[in-house]
Amino acid sequence: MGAMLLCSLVLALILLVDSGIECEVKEVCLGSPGIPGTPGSHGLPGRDGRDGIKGDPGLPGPMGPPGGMPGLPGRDGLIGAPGIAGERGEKGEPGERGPPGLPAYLDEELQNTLYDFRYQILQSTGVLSLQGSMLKVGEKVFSTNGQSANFDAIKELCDRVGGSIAVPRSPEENDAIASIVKKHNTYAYLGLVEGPTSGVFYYLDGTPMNYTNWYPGEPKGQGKEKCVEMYTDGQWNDRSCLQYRLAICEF
Ligand code: MMA
Ligand code: CA
Repeated sequence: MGAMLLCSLVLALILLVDSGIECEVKEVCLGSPGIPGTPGSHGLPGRDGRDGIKGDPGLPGPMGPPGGMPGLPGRDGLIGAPGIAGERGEKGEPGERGPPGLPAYLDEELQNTLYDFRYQILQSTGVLSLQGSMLKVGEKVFSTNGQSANFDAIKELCDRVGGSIAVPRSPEENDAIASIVKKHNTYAYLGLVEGPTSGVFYYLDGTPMNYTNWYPGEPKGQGKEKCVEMYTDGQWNDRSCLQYRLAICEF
């Protein structure tokens, strides 16, 4: 305790006496400080501190015993090879109309193309006519490959080359076909077929006949001769469809 504090204590005691309060007045002496006492025993343990921060994860544990549950499914595999192409889709809508072109007579490229076409057609028809393998009657052209086949095979042949089996629809057409038949000295099937009523024949598009040139007494197959052949004189006979007859097509 410092000297200042000791002097204040003496003054406080004097003031207490003056105010008439009864109290014991002690003798105040200022000695030298004693030696420090021995340290006290340890105090009781303090309270727990707050939780520390989370530690690092531990090492993986040892493998468990066999016979455990199956694990979760693995991740997806790699992407497979592309599949084969799908079917062709439906035809789309027509596109927008293009810009107007040149008038045909000013279109030089078009004129050259037309000139080439005309020349090539002239050459082709010239050769075919000389060979006698093309017979034109009005807008129609008749032609034969000189071979014979049954009715279905002739139909198929003519379809395949973009035509149809020849059928006369007028005396002029009948004469033209007859001239081919005569030249090959054989009979030819015509593009006609008998319907469900015996003796009634139709064109292959299903329309009824409007020109005929039957041989006298024909047709008399009574529904058993569903095709029609042309004789070398140009007259017709109803006949089985399974004979071999000259293939004549029309275009
Ligand atoms: C006769 C005649 C025809 C018939 C054929 C069948 C030769 O002509 O009866 O009408 O189609 O025979 O072979
Ligand atoms: Ca007949």
